[in-house]
Amino acid sequence: MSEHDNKLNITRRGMLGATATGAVLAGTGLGSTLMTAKQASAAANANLEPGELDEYYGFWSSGQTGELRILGFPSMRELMRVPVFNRCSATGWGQTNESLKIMTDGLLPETKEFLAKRGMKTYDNGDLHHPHMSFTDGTYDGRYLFMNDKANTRVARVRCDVMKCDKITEIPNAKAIHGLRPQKFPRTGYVFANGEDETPLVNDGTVLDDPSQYVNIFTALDGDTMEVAWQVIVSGNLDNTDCDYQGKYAYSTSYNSEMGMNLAEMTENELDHVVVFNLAEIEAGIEAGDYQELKGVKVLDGRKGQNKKYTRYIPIPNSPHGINTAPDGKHVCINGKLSPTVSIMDVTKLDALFDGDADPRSCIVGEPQLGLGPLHTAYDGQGNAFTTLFLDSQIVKWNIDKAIEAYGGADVDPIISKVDVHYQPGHNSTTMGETKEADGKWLISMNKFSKDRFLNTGPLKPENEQLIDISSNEMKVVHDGPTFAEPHDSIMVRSDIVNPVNVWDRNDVTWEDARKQAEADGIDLEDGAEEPIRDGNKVRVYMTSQAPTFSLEKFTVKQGDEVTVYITNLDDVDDVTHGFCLGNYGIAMEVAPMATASVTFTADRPGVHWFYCQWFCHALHMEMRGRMLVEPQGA
Ligand code: K7E
Ligand code: CUA
Repeated sequence: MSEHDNKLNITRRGMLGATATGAVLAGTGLGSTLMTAKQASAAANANLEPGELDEYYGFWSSGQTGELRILGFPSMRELMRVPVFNRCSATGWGQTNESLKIMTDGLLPETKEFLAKRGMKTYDNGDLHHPHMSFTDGTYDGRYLFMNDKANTRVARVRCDVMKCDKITEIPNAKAIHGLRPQKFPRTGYVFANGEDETPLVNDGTVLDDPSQYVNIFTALDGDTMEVAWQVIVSGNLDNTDCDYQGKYAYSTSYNSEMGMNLAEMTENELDHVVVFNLAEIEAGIEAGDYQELKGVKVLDGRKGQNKKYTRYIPIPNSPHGINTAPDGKHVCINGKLSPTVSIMDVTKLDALFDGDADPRSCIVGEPQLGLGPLHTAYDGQGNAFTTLFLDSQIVKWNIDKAIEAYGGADVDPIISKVDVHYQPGHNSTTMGETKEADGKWLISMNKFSKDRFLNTGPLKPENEQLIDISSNEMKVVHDGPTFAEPHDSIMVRSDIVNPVNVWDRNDVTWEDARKQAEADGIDLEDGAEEPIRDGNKVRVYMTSQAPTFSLEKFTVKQGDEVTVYITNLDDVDDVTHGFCLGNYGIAMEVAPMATASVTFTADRPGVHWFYCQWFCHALHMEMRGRMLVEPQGA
């Protein structure tokens, strides 16, 4: 995006913001005795007028749907779905050559082989739990979003300039990547990713019932290259992860320190643990050669009892789940799940765990009892924390300093207030809440059950996400938002940080292969070719699109040809996306303004087949179509 556009955007937002505030002030005369001005403005802004822009981008996981969702916030309007681990009918994600390259390049050779035997190029499902933005100096920098796939052990990246996935890396050695966080300082940097399922280190089918041979793996990727930087073997499994604001430590919760293989074994201990990873020591260990190389990755041993300075194990009650660093840069909340407590860890006390022989629990400075089933904690940047209570179906607001005082023996109650949510909240997040710029305006509670909150949709119900005004001590639920399977986590990012382009740059790397092939064929993608280019039984069709026509109204291939259709959209106007849908061939793709997209298929059905633009682009959109003739074999 040019700087010029950028300024225009900001100005437009600024103007709309001012208008909205004016309307709020004018409209709250009656309520002003009941609400503070700040509350009123926050509450009223949740209901934006048509055409008004949101103050925040929301980036939502979609769980087993496998995509990333973009919401406007606080309106909670769903703006876009970005396919990542799933197959998308609208955009052709998982079918176009460009998306298949992204989806397959980072797969392990053994996975490619496994899939090929099933006639597949890539997995077409995923389980995306944790989307997080790249950081610089402790706050979001608008470059990338990173996210995990628990189902098939992958980590993906989405480019924020075009809001498309550009890298997917399968993580070797680990199983089921769950917790994921980018490094906050000095920048991302590392992306930390937890393996949730423990497996035998050499998982060749010879070990099942010998827990001593099971390990779990913590992974650091390089956020710039999306390659695995290093891995650490740990004891117990890993659930969620976070890191500090100093660039020294990452830490993960474990709900199965027992290394149990069934429910009874996994929940046997009253205390599980948090594993702390010392980044400098790990880097030094690699430098010193203290690793084994497994599937091309340097793997260090950080198991309990190794007495190496890579890891420390801090006992925590009981099957802790979420772990969240506070914007104060000092405190980390570890959510007890099966314990009604949240354990507060002080990161400034971690050095002593590694340097001296300090008791691992000496870094725990508070452990307030908050209610039943604490899963995740978010922050307002003013010293308060908001914890989801899964079993109580509540959010509890509490004060971190008071909890620390109470732990030290003072007679103070850290709990400020509780609000009922509907029902069973998992994650919650606050505006800018996982950065040092947490602003304490809004909280979203992501509830696993909606039960009676919406019209009945049959046995499968939507989930319910509730918008909560946290600008005062009394939390107020102001909006319900149903969602489809199954957002776990979300972040809310100030809109000035995110500045996507409107039109693709013709030099974009996404269609590099298409550009090279066109060059080899002596063709400019922007011109297209009048006739298909034949190369044995491979046929390449180069077309352009400009509303309401394709540059070719027909082309001819032979039955059995391997056909690649390249479409370059010459419309450089905002929002004029075309598509290419080839009838009864199961092919459809998006071609956004100034983009090139391509798809390869075998023309094994003879006859006339219409292709059409499947994105409504023009008054003559219905007429934007053409024919492919497939001549029968032998003709
Ligand atoms: Cu709590 Cu996968 Cu983040 Cu779901 S995890 S709630
Ligand atoms: Cu082009 Cu519809």
